Amino acid sequence: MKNKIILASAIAFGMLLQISCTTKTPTDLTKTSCIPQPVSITATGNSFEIKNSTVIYVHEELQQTGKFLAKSIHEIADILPEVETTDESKNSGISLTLSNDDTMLGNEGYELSIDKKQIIIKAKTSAGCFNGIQTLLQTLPVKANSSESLKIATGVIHDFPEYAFRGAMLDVARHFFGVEDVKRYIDFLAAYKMNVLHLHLSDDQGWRIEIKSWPNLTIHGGSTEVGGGDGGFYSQEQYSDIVKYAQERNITIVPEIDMPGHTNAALASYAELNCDGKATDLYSGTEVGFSTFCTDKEITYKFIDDVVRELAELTPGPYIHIGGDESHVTPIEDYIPFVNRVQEIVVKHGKKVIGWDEIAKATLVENSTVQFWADIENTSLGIEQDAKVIMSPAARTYLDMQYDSTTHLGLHWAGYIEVDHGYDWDPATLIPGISKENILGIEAPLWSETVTNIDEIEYMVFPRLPGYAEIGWSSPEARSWDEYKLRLAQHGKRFEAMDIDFYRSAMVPWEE
Ligand code: TNX
Repeated sequence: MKNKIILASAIAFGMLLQISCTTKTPTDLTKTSCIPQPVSITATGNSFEIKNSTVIYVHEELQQTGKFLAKSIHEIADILPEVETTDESKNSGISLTLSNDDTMLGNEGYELSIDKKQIIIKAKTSAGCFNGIQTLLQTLPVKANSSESLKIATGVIHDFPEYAFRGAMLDVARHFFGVEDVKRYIDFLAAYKMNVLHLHLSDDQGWRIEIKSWPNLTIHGGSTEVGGGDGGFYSQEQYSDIVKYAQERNITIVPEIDMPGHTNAALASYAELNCDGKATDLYSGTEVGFSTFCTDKEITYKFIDDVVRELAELTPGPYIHIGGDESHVTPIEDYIPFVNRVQEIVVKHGKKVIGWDEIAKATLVENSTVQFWADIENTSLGIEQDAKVIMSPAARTYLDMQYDSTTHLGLHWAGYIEVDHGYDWDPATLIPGISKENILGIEAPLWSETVTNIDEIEYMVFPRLPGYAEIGWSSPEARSWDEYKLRLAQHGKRFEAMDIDFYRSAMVPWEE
C-alpha cells in the first residue's frame, strides 16, 4: 500500500465541523490537489500560517534551496522570509534539513511535516528538499490577494519518485526559442518535479548552439527556421546561463546534436562535411530524412569531436544525446559504424550516450540509453545489449500531437492525444518486452514544426505536462484517470495565475 491517505476519523469529524463554520482556513492536508500524487499524505487537522516574521532555517548546503523557497513565497504574497543558516534544530518557522535516516526517500524523496508551529522538510539531498518545496508551494495559491493569509493544513507527506528520469524535450531547432522562453519551460517542469530538459539543438532547419571552433554553424546554420524566419542560437554564455538556471531547479539539461541525419543546417554551413564538397542550401520546410553527414570522410569525425568536446565542457550533466533518428539516406552499412564511432567520441569526452531507438542497431557502448519513440524491435535490440530505455512512445507522449482533429496547432501522424490518452498508461506494461527494470524513466518531447512562440508552446504542453510528470513520479497503483482529472481541474486556476495559455479539454471538469 504505497499510496495511503490516512485521516483519523476523529480528526475528520472535527474538520467537517470546521469546514462548515469557516471558509478559508485549510485544515485537511489530504484535500490538497498535489500533482504528482505523493506516496502518502497524513492529515492532522490543524493549520500553519506563513507570516512576515517566518524564518527559513537551512543547513549550510541548502542555502540556495532556502533562498529559492523565500523567493517563491515572495512571488505569492507580500512576504519575504529571512533565510538563516544553522545546524540547530528549531521549533518554529520553516526548516530545511538533510538527513540519511529514511532510506525509503532515496535521492529525490522528501518528508514534509507541517504542524501548528513549524514546517520541516527533510531529505537526503538538496534535490529532495527542492521537491518538498514544490509540494509545499502546491498547498498555497500561485498568487495570494492582499487579504488572503498563507495558511497550510497540517500533516505529513512522505514522498519519493517511481522513476529517476522524468523529462520533457523542447525542439529549438525547427523554431528557435530564446533564453527567457526556455527558462519559463524549465519553471513548468520544476513545478511538477520533472528533472530533465532535453534540448534538441540541431536539425535540418537550424543549428542553435555556438561552437567556437566551427563558428559558421550558428552564423549561417542558425540564421533561419521553419517558415523562413530569422532563427537564432544560444551563445555559449547564454547556454551556460540556461544550464545554471536549470541546475538551481534540480533539472539536468540533456543536449542533443542529431546525426547523421537531420544535419542540413551543418551541411549548409560547411561544404567539407558533404560527400560532394558542396554546401547545401539552408532549409526551412518540414520534410524529414533527406540529409546525412558524409560518414566516410575523416573531417566528419574531427567535426563531431570538436562539437562534442565543446558541448561536454558546457554540460555538467552526465548525458549527450546523439540523435540517430530517421537517417533515411544513410545506408545501414554506413549508419552502424558511424554510430559506433560517435559513441566512442562521447565516451572519450566523459559523457554517457543517449540516442533515439534507431541507434540500437549499432553496437552500444556501456551505460548507453535508448529513447523509445516508435520502433519496438530497435528498442528490444537495445535491451538485449543492456541499455536502459527512456519511454517516449509517440502515440502517448508527443506534445506536438494534436489533442483532437480541431486543434489548430500540431501534427497527428502518431494519432491524437487527448489529455486522458496521454495520462492513462503505464510505462512498465505498455510494450511487451519493456519492463520496469529496463526503464530509466519517461520523457515527453515537444517538436516545433508547427509551434512558433511561447503561447503556442503553453497550449500544446498544458494540461498534458503534469500528467507525464505524474507518470514519472507516482506508482501505477496510485494513479487513475477518474481521480487524476479532479486534481488536474484544480490546477486550472494555477495555470491561469501563471498566465499559461492552456487547452481547456472537455475531459477535465475545470472550475469556473
Ligand atoms: C519524428 S521523433 C521525428 C522528428 C519530428 C517529429 C514530429 C523523432 C525521433 N523524429 O524529427 O519533428 O516526428 O512529430
